[in-house]
Amino acid sequence: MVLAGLTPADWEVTIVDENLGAPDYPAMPRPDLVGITAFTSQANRAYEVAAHFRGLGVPVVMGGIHATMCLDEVSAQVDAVVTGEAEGVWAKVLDDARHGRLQRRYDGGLADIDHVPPARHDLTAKGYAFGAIQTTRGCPLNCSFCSVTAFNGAQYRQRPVPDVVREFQSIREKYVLVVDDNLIGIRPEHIARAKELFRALAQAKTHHRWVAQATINFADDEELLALAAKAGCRGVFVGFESPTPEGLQEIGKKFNILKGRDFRASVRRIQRHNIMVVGSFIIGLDVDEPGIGRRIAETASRYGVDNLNALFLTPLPGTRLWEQMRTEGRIALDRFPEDWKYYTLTFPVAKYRHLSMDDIIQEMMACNQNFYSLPRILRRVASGLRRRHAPLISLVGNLSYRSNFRRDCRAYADFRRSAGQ
Ligand code: B12
Ligand code: SF4
Repeated sequence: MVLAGLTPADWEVTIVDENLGAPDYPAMPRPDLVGITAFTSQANRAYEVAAHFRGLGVPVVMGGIHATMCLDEVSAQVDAVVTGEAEGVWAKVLDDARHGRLQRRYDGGLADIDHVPPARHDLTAKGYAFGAIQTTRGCPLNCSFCSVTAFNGAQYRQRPVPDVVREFQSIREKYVLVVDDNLIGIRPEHIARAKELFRALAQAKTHHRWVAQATINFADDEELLALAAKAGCRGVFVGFESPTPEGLQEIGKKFNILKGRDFRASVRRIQRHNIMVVGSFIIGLDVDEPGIGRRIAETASRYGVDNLNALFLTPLPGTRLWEQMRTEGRIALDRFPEDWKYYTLTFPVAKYRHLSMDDIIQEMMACNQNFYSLPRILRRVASGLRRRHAPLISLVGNLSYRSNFRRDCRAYADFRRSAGQ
């Protein structure tokens, strides 16, 4: 949608999103150019799609996180790779493609997002549960496992508020995912801009309901919370990452151990504004020992989060964790590109310090079985009822996490078989 917004009007753009299912490519009209984006876990499918179109003689350009972090691998599969952010180079790529002189690589680096056209929300298919919008880029925190600072930089860049409001107004879905890695930022000037945005959204009365990602300092400012709620915020995804200060130290998320932080009180303050909290935790840190799964579930329950999202520590290419694990010979699933399919953070792909592959799967199961047991779900929904805090959404959220977990359990069985080979 963002690239389509950057594309001059004399190109006709069609967006195909395989999250909705793969289309019948042979039945589609032959395009002049194909652009592909993919997360690392989707790389193999991206290469299949690229091979199909290259077979027809259509030039294929790939960009995005995986193309940037695995340039050599991707270069072998496509005609041109765009690394970094596309805003500064896409017009040139299109011009070169039009004149049959595509280069092998273009590097967009970090873009100036002060003057970018709005993303083309009109081009997506109908039927999405959520629309999506980006209002900021970059994250100053640089946690070891995360690609964001490596890809989008440590400097926190914010789109002009009127641009964001206009784009919001063009989103047809009622529910919206604000895809920013940290919607509010960490410094006073970041928070001030977030407040300005929330005021403007409330004033524009767009009637959207949205969820976003933020660090736990979201809870520290009552005015910010009230404005967010008024602007339509109904949920926030917060990375707690580890129940121990040692764990937070290990991954470089010292921000979460600033002294005096009471996580339970912080979560409650957010929820008081009718904003649900999804807490994310990682299993498999070097400090994690047997029992960590249960410990995370109990910590998340103590904090009072509405949903828990537990993921395996995964060395994603381009991160500090990747470099460290590669040097230490700890990347267990390393037949690339095939093994990228396991880099969804829902499979254990590394050698963990105190946990074998079987152990860590057991820990993940213990974690989810504990947090998503029916009595615990009912307790959370009842507590939501007491707080008049969207009990139905809470119930649906909890049940869908529970059913995802059941699906993951089935996937572990296949995974054990193939990883064992
Ligand atoms: C929103 C989001 C999601 C949403 C996705 C919704 C959707 N379907 O779009 C949800 C919550 C579903 C999600 C899920 C996951 N996510 Co996610 N997600 C993000 C997030 C926060 C923003 C992505 C985004 O929309 N950015 C806005 C657009 C404009 O930026 P962009 O994609 O980078 O595009 C720019 C450039 O890259 C470039 N570009 C991109 N593609 C192309 C293509 C061409 C041809 C060209 C020329 C240029 C180009 O141009 C664009 C403009 O500059 C990113 C973090 C981040 N900051 O990118 C993580 C991120 C992409 N996710 C990540 C991961 C790991 C996952 C999960 C695997 C984790 C999990 N288990 O939950 C799942 C996988 C889902 C799946 N289907 O496989 C990792 C990916 C790392 C990697 N190497 O693949 C990231 C980077 C976060 C991280 N911590 O490292 N995610
Ligand atoms: S995990 Fe969150 S806080 Fe840490 S670098 Fe990534 S986006 Fe920033």
